[in-house]
Parts: sequence; structure tokens; C-alpha cells
Amino acid sequence: MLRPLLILLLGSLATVASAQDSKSESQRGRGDLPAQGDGGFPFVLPTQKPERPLSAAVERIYSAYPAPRPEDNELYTRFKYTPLVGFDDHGGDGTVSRRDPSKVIFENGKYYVWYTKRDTPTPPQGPDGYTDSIPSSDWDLADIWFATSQDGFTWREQGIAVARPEKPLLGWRSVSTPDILVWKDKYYLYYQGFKEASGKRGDDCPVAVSSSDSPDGPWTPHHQVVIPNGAPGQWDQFSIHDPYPLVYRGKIYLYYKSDFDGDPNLVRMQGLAIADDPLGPFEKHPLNPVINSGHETTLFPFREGIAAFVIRDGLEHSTIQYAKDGVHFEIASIVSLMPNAGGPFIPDAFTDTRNGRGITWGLSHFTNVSTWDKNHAILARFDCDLSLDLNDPAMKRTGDYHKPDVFFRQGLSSQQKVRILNENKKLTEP
Ligand code: AAL
Repeated sequence: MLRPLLILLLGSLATVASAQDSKSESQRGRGDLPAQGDGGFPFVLPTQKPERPLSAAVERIYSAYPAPRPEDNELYTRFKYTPLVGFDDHGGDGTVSRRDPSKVIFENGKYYVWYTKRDTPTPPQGPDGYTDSIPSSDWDLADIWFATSQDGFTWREQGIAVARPEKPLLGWRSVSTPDILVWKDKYYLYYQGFKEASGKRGDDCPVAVSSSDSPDGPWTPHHQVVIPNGAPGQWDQFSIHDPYPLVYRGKIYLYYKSDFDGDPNLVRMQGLAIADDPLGPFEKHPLNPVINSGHETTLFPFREGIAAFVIRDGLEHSTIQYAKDGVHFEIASIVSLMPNAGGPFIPDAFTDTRNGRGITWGLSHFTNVSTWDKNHAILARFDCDLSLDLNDPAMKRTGDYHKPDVFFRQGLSSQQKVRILNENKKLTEP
């Protein structure tokens, strides 16, 4: 009885052994195939990487992400949006625009936010249509305004924080895209300072700074470039956009975006500049750019590192990324409907935390709200669950359901329709 069993066992071992020898290099390297009859990948998703050969895709959920499923991934979230109350955009005629909100801070019992506000006789008229009073772009001929709120939904516009200075001072053409830093009980606003109309050569500007002893101002502009453009030939030679300071490892880590290349399209990446003093000097990180995709900057301390929204542009758009050291960013999750120009409320943005708790809401913007001939932007509120202190399962589900018109509005252009018609014709030609 024993003998036939032994023969069977030896037989199957021999089969496995010979199969071993005949495997291709890649097959051998990629983890061996599961043993015959091991019943396949388990029905219940293991929380830890199972001791079995895995495909690249399944291997990745255990090696490349904070958790193997979105529900448990603290850096995965859905985003939910709420219109704001309290802002008048002049009937949406394009003459009044609010955009690129700063981070939100809570002081004196209320929330504060700063943003770009344009109030011009006409909507933007493009790089060939601007004058001293007619804007080229939605953020041209703008000032920096601020608003306050008790609840983050209803806002009261308070007025100008930083106005365009007299020509030829830095920012005389436009000051825009502000962000806030609180350092040693003083307040600093960093913003884009335009010395020419945006779009003349490109969206070219360095970064300027103003300071104040109170979030209500008055703000003192320092009329000096604090984050300079890069040297000729460098990625950030023309534009330093979306300055975004955080306090990290005892210093000011200021992230920024730049537009470069342009053939066929502009490439957007993000860099880092570090300083011990809000007025600089800022040292640009030798490894810049540190984020290879994205558009407006949105970042927050998370655990011992820094997390970043990587929206809209580039290979890794629509991802949330994480760098344990604030420099080497890796994809932590893939998300949808990300906030444009997100300015989150980050309680530990300036506390030099070693254990960032994350975020649950902020303000963002929607650009070109109606039509190009009335081009303007509005602010909005976003909510999410990227917090170690919140567990909102509704924010951890995947799969947004959009009505057909959302897709149909992304319709074909007339050129694309002609191409398709010609392709069809080719099929029917004899
Ligand atoms: C925004 C930001 C910067 C650009 C322009 C206004 O989305 O990236 O601020 O200059 O667009």
C-alpha cells in the first residue's frame, strides 16, 4: 500500500523539480508560482503580505501603499464640495474673481483665509488684449484680500491685505496666489509678485513677502524677491508659483510650483526652498524638483513626514504622495475629484510637529466658472478624511458616480470629429 503512495509523491516532486529548471529567468525572479493545488489567492484580503508568490500588482499593494485597501489607507480619501456663502462675484460677469486660496488658519476665535481677488472693468482679455486697466489673465491686476468665518462655510470678506504697490516696485502689475506662515508669533504672506502682465512672455514672476503682527494686518511689504527665479536654463528660471510654507524639522520648508519646457505643453513640477528665517535667505533643495507632477501646491505634515496633493498635470496627477523626509515623495494613493489650489486648515502647519495629524477640510477654487468671455473663478470648500484623528468610512469609499452630462461635456472637438469621419470613410472605400 505504502509503495504506490511513495511513487506518487516522488513523481510529483520530480514534476515540480523539472518545472523549476524550465522556468524563465523572469518567472524565477518574480516569485515562484504557487504550489500545485494550494487553493489560490485567499478570499479574505490578507492585511499582511502573504507568504506566497505574488503578481507585481498584488505585491505592490503590500509594498507601495500605506495599507493594502483604500479603507485602511490614511492617505486615501474622497473629496466632497460645498459652495461658500458670503462672496459676491458681481453676477458672474467676469469682472470679479476670487482664486488660489491660502491655507486656512484659526486665530482670535475665527478662521482666516487669504486669496487672489481681481476686480476689473472687463474679464481677462488674454496676452494680446491687456492694458493698464484691462487684465491679461484671471490673476492679472489683482490684489490679495482676506476673509474670516466662524464655521468655514459662511465667510465675511474683510478687505485688502496686500495691495499692488506703485510701479516699478515688485508686484506693481499684480500680486496673487498668497499663502500664510506663522513664525514666532508673527504672520508672513508669501505671494507671486508680477513685474509684467502674465502671458506677456509667460506666467513669469518671482515670490515676494509681506509681514504683520496680526492676521488682520496691517501688512508691511518687504519689496524684495524672497524666492528668486532660477538661473537661465534652469527649470524654474521664469516662474516661481504657489509659494507654500510649512514649519518642518525646525525650519521653514517652502514648496513651490514652476512651469517649464512648453514643447508641446508646459511641464509642471514642484520644488522646495528651505530657510531659518521667514525673510530668507531660502536655499533651494539641490534635488529640485521634488514632485514630478501636479499644479497648485497643497501639502501638510503627516506622521514624521510631509504629504502632498498632486493634481491635474503630469504623469502622477490625481495622486496623494508622501515623503518621510519632506523631500523624497512616493505615491501613497490614487484619488479623484481633487481640490484645485487647495488651501487646507492644518492645525499643526506651524507647530514643528514630529507627528503630523493630517487634514479634514479646506478651501479651493473653480476656475472659468461659466464661459471664457466671462472668465472668473470662485472659492469653494472641500472636505475629506486625511486625518489620523478621524475615521469617516464614507470618505474612504472608491468610485464616484457621475451623471452622463459630466462625461458628454468632455465632448470631441470639431477636428476630432473630422478625423473620425475620415477614418470611417476609409473603411468603406473600395
Ligand atoms: C494658478 C497658480 C498660479 C499661476 C496661476 C495663478 O493656478 O498656479 O497662480 O500663476 O494659476
